[in-house]
Amino acid sequence: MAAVRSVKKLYGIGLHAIRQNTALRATTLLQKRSFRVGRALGQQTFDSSAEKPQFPGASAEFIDHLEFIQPNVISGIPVYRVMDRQGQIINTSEDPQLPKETVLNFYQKMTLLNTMDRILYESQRQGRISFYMTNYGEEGTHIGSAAALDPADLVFGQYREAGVLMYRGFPLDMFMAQCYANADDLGKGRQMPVHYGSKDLNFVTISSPLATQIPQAAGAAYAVKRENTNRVVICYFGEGAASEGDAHAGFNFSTTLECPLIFFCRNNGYAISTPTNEQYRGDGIAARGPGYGLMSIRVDGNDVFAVYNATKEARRRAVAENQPFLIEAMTYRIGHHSTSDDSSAYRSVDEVNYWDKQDHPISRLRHYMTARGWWDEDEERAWRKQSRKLVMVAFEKAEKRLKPHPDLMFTDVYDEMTPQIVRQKDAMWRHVQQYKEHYPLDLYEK
Ligand SMILES: Cc1ncc(C[n+]2csc(CCOP(=O)(O)OP(=O)(O)O)c2C)c(N)n1
Repeated sequence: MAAVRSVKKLYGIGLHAIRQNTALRATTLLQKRSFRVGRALGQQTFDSSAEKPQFPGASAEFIDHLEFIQPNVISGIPVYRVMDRQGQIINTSEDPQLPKETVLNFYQKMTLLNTMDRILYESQRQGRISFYMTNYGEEGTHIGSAAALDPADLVFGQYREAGVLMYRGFPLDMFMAQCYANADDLGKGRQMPVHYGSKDLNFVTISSPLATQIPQAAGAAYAVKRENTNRVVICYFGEGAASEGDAHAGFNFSTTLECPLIFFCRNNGYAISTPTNEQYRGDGIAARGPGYGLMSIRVDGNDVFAVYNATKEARRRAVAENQPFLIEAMTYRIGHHSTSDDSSAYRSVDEVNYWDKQDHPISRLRHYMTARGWWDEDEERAWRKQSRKLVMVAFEKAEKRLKPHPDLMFTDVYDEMTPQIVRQKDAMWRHVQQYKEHYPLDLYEK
């Protein structure tokens, strides 16, 4: 409960500070104004402080001198954490006190994700798949948030949230089938790798154009609210995507329509090669929350328990109060942006090494487990071996599996194929027949 209280306190910090500041300034200014007006009118007294602004778009007092709001009024938003970098609980009342099995599951999912990333990244380098994006360094944001949700809650991801799907039970075989675009892929091989989706697991299929998921999530959350089923929607995005106009639309709709929605920003320092100091000039993404009337918090994204506590409390309140929350999880993208990127062109090895070696969500959780006697070197070695094997088995299976029937490229856009689509399909088959030698049809389902 204390954990919950403290998170609540943090949610209020930005707004509270602004309110205090504004109220203080308004009082002094009103005093000054009465005095000046009194002087100008001789002995006549005219207390203009009685006048109240009537504008429908703001609730505030008049002031009588020109003053711009300093951006730093809402800066320095604190970073909520539960564990320090050595995995020690800082304030015991904040420890979510999760059972051993739950914590081991967190750790195993975070490391399995790591292993899957390594194998799929290498697969792309070897030309076996066309593209890949790793999740290195952001494992704590995925697992901590996923664990705090109900399985029925609807997830809108950006593309770097594979751990959320893994936590929900998406099997390795399915991850591999999607990346290999084989006949087992739920998306029938039509999407680029990492564009996962699962109706059963309430995970909306990823789409590449940045931030499209944000207003979609607001709409879905509005629908969820109308259903009255105590579900929430969670919407993940990067700090780069938050610069898109769609982010504004989503934030504003969600507050005005009072939607049970958690905006989860993974602030990992870079949007491909654009560092945060070129992305925005305010205090990150959390600082934008009060401007939209959004309850907001900043958390240490490398602390899986901090992410868990904040998401759990945001979820509880989003359902109870029908209002959206913004969580800005501070983290670091250790890998390249994608296999199309070489990050050594815009950041130093030392910078990356710091996060990889000294402030990593996996090692932090491991320290926590080791200190409790829940994990040791032998278990680590055995699990590394076992998890690698699990990934390799799935990988080999996916690689051998046939590709989906080529006709499936043309189905599902419309209920029935339109004449134009039928013409395109026929043209494709004529082309394939003509250049048979370039199209190994035996690798495709008949
Ligand atoms: C509308 C649009 N513009 C540009 C791109 C190209 N693009 C893909 S990812 C990306 C960076 C996004 O960064 P961020 O949101 O911080 O997420 P991260 O990759 O760091 O997880 C860009 C510019 C795109 N996919 N869509």
